[in-house]
Amino acid sequence: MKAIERLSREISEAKVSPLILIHGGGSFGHPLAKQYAIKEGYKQKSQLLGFSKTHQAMVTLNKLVVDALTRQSIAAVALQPSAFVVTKSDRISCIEEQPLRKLLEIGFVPVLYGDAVFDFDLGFTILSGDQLVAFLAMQLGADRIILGIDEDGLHSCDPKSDSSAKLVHQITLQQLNNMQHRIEEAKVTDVTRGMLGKILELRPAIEKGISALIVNAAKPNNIYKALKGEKVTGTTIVKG
Ligand code: IP8
Repeated sequence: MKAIERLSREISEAKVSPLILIHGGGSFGHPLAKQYAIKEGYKQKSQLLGFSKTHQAMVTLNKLVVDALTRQSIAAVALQPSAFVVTKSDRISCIEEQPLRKLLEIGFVPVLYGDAVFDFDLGFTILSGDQLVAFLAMQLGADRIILGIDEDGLHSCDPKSDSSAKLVHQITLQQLNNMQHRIEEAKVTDVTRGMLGKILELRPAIEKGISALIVNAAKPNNIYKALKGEKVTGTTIVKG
């Protein structure tokens, strides 16, 4: 809660508009998604309750986030991804963008999240916040993507298990291709593959010329600086 409160303050002070906020599942969504194999799709009736629980955990987390944002005087409005996106074999296939576009036009800050969603082939699945970020950035013509994680950025190897890991300050898509095999899949429970998942999802948006900056959101002021366009420790991924 302390981190959510601080990040809300930083976002409020940066005064960026228009802005879409998207958060992931963390310890709320991922353990339940894994327990009930929601990403693998509908196979047995016992998963139905798991889908409900996973979605509900995300609603709970989203409420904590949106409440914190409104406490900081941000006109934040939650949008439930499973109510306006349907995937096909895990990928966004059908999306009703009008509520989102309208919110932005009026000046609200939409707050979305990775969610348990319905899928044309699988019945249901998990849609990561990362896929939403890249998809919406392309659809809505975003200038840039900022990703807040719990590391300083992309490293030469997994910083959580290798102390010789070096931070990569800037990297092109071409250079990323060469090091992709070294990018860590998450060790913690993350059904959408941690850092590797993020990089794979961001790629098409970066190819379209939208730059992506990865910063450590666990460290105070990084998100503020990133939003303001100030110099900040992190990894910038550019088309090249
Ligand atoms: O953390 C996944 O979102 P992510 C959300 O952005 C759930 O991959 C429900 C596990």
